[in-house]
Amino acid sequence: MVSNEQLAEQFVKLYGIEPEVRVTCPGRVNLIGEHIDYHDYGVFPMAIDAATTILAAKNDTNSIVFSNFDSKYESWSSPIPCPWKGCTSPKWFDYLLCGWRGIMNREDGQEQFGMSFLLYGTIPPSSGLSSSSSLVCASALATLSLIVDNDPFEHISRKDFAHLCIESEPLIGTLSGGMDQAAEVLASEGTALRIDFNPLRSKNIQLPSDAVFVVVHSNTELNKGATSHYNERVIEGRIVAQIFKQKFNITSGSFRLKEIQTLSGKSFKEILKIVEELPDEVNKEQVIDLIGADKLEECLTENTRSFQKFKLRPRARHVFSEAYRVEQFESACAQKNIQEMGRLMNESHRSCAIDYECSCRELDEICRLYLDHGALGARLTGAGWGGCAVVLMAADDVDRVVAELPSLFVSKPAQGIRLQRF
Ligand code: ADP
Ligand code: NG1
Ligand code: MG
Repeated sequence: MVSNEQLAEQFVKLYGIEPEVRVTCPGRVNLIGEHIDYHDYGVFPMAIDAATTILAAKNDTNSIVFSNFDSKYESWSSPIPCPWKGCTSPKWFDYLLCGWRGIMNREDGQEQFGMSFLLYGTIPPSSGLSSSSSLVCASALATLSLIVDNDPFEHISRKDFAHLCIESEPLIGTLSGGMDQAAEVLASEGTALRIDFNPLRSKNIQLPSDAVFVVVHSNTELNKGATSHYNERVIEGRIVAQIFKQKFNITSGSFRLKEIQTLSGKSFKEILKIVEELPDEVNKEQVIDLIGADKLEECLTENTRSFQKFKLRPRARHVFSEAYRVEQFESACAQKNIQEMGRLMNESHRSCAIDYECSCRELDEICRLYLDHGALGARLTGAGWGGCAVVLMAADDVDRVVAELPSLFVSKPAQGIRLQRF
């Protein structure tokens, strides 16, 4: 673990100037509600201690310079004005550029001075703990804090800032939802969060005192920005939304499934029955037969236009059943029914693995291992296809099980993004 002093020394050594600000942004673990934020359904994450730290200062070299304490990430720089407006196949510094660009757009592109950043991250990357959003949010706050003299959150509310970060991260080409940036910006120490979207809002949730969440790494990783798995799921959901809009004669609104469900007036149980009428898998021509070429075009984006096959029924079954489980999990949590919370987490993992196909052998095995040792629930967390699982255990069992099995950390709800001026 690198100390604040070591980091500040490295900054001076690299840039020959003192850092002006230090931003710390946590990662997050999602307890339940996976792959539903981009359909505007509520989710249930909490911030974690692992975090991204950025030291930053204005420079007089008329350039933006990003360096990483970890030498495996090469430094990057650009003269100002910097033309970057987005990318695909992102490198580490592209996530910083997302946050920087978000603030620049808001502040009317005031590139009046250069900036030097030094990043140090302790969130395991590509592991479902949202290191990516932590980089985006930390960079946005570092940029803003160099532009304004006062507390940046007097300049922009935390909620608007979270919203800005939500809108900025898709610049790396992922059609992501808003759970991660909202959790990392809006979290308060000691409580989990129930986050809802459109409009963005969050509620602090006290977890039962006998419930302990342990984060476990499956020893596999997936860099989400480098594959199309995530965007494929987003597009499949959009196609389902178009089919349901036709079915329910809905002419207004987006292609987010929560809005379609609301406009249809159907309950979760009713819509889950209708889902069973959907085709299992279709190709592009079949989608055009179902909704028409124009509606398909509305669903697609530049980097998803080449997709040829779409799974519909299982994907829709996951989204609606997972959204329903979030509601049930919140009730179980309020009733301190940790057995039921565990059951719902297991159902969620099954749905992610079978219907959403976003698990992998290693994640399935690590969840099974913990359940065999007495855990109440275990599921993948974050986007999946590798990375971490979150395990619910009764407090009395934790020491015994963690001594027997591999684990990354026992999680307690951490504080959201914060700024310190030197
Ligand atoms: P997740 O958000 O679940 O951690 P993503 O695939 O969305 O996974 O983002 C991971 C990417 O974030 C990495 O490939 C890397 O580019 C970047 N990243 C994360 N942590 C760091 C770090 N400490 N230093 C540099 N880049 C990082
Ligand atoms: P990861 O890859 O764990 O950072 C992603 C998305 C979330 C959400 C989850 C799945 C981004 C920034 N984050 O998280 O919005 O959809 O997957 O629930 O893409
Ligand atoms: Mg990410």
